[in-house]
Amino acid sequence: MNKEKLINIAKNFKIEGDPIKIEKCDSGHINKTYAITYKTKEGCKKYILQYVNTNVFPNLSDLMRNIKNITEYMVNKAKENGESTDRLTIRMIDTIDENPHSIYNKNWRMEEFIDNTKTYLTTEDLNILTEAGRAAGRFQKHLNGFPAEELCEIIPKFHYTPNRVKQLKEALSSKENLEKREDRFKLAKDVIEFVTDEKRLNKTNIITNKLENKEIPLRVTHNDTKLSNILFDKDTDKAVCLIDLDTVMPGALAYDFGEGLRTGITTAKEDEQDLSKIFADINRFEAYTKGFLSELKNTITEEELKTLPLGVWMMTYENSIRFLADYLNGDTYFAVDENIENHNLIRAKAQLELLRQMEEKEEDMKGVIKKYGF
Ligand code: GN1
Ligand code: MG
Repeated sequence: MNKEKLINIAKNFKIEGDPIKIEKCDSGHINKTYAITYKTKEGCKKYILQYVNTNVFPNLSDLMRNIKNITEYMVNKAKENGESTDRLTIRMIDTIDENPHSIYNKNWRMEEFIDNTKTYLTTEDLNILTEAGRAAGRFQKHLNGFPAEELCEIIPKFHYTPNRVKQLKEALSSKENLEKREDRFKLAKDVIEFVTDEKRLNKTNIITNKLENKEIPLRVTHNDTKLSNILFDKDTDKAVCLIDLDTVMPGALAYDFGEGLRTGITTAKEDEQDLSKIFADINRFEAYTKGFLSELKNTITEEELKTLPLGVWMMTYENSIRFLADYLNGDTYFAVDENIENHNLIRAKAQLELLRQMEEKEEDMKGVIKKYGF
């Protein structure tokens, strides 16, 4: 979309000043994101303008209500405790026509850019991983006590892994897929065998069963705690807060821990093609765990602690089968790079390489949880 059109869209939000610069941000597989700078009386100020993909998020009003409710809760709690609310969480900007959900023209929203922050796609610095874990743990701590069941389930059964398995099986048995994309089935043969192995399928309902049986509490979970969704202070590299609250829903604590480490345990990119570059590093696991658990001393239950290594396995398995299913369905969900052939299959394979190594290191992971658990 050209800059002029974007500026015209931006004018529908209550911001004092003039937009002077717009840049496209490349991260994210779902929404389109732009950074936009305004010239104001106090100097330049940055905002984030987003076109939300309503195929993935059809109930955008409910989504925005979830965000409003949890961010207000965090702010109020901090105030009550006499803590600073500065850079605590994201803040949406109202539209000029005062849309109740701060949405302009069905898909557009604007949020404040949190000052003096940066993000990482990956890092080699263990201190940053500890900070990433701390950010995810702190999010849980701040929302402990929020009635999770009152949140709208924005994408039904989002991390309900048995349902992801069901969707994969549908993709595998679809006649249309087989007719249109026989070549893809052939290329994915080994991957399909790996993920449909009985011993793996049997692990996919353990956490969801524990939730159903109330062995672990239903929590407010972020569900997309990957490294690139965490803001860090530009000068100190301390974690500031989690962003991308679109998938905040009721869930299990292990989902957030797991999703953080799916991307945190390795320096490899999510779509690394050279599998020899993918290494699930237990030191990275330890660094993240240390930060995560340091925030949750009085929050996490003993049973939840036990689910953490499995959460990492689950999130990695789940992303892999989602990429695979999308590949067989013809790339309809995740945005793919046209210059990378079989992009979703590459992503699935990279996740599976990680999963294979995690399976080998299960005992080491449990050892780390014991070391930092309470
Ligand atoms: C999607 O768009 P993004 O990058 O925030 C996806 C996550 C996946 C992730 C894989 C709503 O997140 O669940 O883990 O891609 N979000 C949705 O990188 O499906
Ligand atoms: Mg997201």
